[in-house]
Amino acid sequence: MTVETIPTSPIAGQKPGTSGLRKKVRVFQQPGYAENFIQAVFDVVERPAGATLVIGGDGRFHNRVVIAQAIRMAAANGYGRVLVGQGGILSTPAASHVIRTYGASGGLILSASHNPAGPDEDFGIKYNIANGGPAPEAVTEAIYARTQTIDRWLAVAGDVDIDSIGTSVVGDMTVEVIDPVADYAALMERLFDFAAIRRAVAGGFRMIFDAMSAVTGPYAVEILERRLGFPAGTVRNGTPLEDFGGHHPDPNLVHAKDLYDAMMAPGAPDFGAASDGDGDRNLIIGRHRFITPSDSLAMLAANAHLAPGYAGGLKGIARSMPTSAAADLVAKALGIPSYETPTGWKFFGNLLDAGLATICGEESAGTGSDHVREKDGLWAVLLWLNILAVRGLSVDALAREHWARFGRNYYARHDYEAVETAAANALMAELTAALSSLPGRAFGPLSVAAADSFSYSDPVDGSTSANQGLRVLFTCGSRIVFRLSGTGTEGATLRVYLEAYQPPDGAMDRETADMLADLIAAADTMAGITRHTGRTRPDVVT
Ligand code: VG1
Ligand code: CO
Repeated sequence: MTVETIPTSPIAGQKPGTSGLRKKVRVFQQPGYAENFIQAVFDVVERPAGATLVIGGDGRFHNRVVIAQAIRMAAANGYGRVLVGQGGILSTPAASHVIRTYGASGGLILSASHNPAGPDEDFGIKYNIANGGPAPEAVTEAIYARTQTIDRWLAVAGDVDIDSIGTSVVGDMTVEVIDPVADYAALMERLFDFAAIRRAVAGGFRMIFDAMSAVTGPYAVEILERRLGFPAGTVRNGTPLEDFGGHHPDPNLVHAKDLYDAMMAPGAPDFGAASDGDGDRNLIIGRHRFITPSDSLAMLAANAHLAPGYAGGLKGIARSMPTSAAADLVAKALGIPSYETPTGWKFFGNLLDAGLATICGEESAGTGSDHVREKDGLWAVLLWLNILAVRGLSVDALAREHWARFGRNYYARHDYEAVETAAANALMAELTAALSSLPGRAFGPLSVAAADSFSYSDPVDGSTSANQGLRVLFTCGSRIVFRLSGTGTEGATLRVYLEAYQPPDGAMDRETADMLADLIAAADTMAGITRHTGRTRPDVVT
């Protein structure tokens, strides 16, 4: 094997965000850009000699170029085996499962998730560790530090046909092109009562699944249509396209509006769902009933024991800080612990590995469990289907039953996108400085009880992550959270998370916007959103 050493120099800005390194495709196309980052990964991550590396992506533009190069570099860096999904396809949860199943030391997931794709859009690289989960902060920091000193990358010659299943050799390394769906589908069959769901389908239960022309299509067709018997056509936009058909594969009420409209129409099917670019997130809409992701987490946790994989009960429930407290109420009722982590799935890994939590979730429509170490869109859909099939209830009836027992956390997230970075930073800095003066102040009918900048101490490894969002708690139990996104590639995105709790004897069937109106006004007054950004309304409300 002849290893070529290619001299390089550091490229600024290769700092991974909430979920890997995300930049415009044009940035990734600069000579050495992807190579520097991948070499930095190989230089710092733990791996035995001859280790196995998993490579796959969401099918977006530029995936194939980077996969070919990553294979050549892995061989030069002493990996013994690469497992790559056929066509370069592996959803994020499937990649997590493959890493765990085949004892890989880690994996490269090529995705920018919900960000749009194509020559002028976004690309991303994420490294997952041997437990199948996103690299924790200590690892991403080490990778970033290495990108700042890197002076060479290594490669061998060679090309692999990633469209044909089978084994070939590059340098001294074996490359196995695997079926991206098979292992994952088998795992889902072990976790869920497919027979019960099949009976419901035979009894006329109908759904729409919108794969948004991204990675989940092949998984959804295999599982929903072939194995569960939903009619052909149940999966819409099921072929992964390099540009996702020009859409944002972000499963929310703005970008999955077609699905929402179909579910609100007369004669809507029983259940609607969508997933994002890399298949780790989900949108759940029942006939005439939208379920907020925070509520979905709570409702899944409350009913998970109805699925065979969770029949023994849950060990604990974890949620990201901005996610509503609905899941905490379920944990309390079940007598199990609840955990509050910073945004991003990497913070759940330790809790899952240590057996402290079984189910985790984020307000951004990510839910998952200890079956892998990523959030998992289809998993959430299947758990919903399992629960509905066993209970014989509609989504709306299940939601009403849940609220009658636990109360309702009215919730919304307001996103201000592509804000000038300096303006967004100034807003956050001013609000941070004002936090200590907020308690006791009134905003309309609301009075502040406490305000802080969220800092997380990991109960397993003791590491601390500071500055994870600004929280303002009101005496009535309502809450506003402010944070800046860590996944965007243009300017800054301000996220404002609003939550108002109504106990079981309170108002259960009001419009969310009405219930949050006082909080929305308070958010602008205390943070000066319009003053700093010039915006009078958010770009996206979810
Ligand atoms: C967003 C979401 C966060 C999620 C992250 C990655 O991050 O808010 O909950 O974990 O995307 O999801 P941010 O920093 O933009 O708020 V995905 O599906 O892009 O891998
Ligand atoms: Co995603």
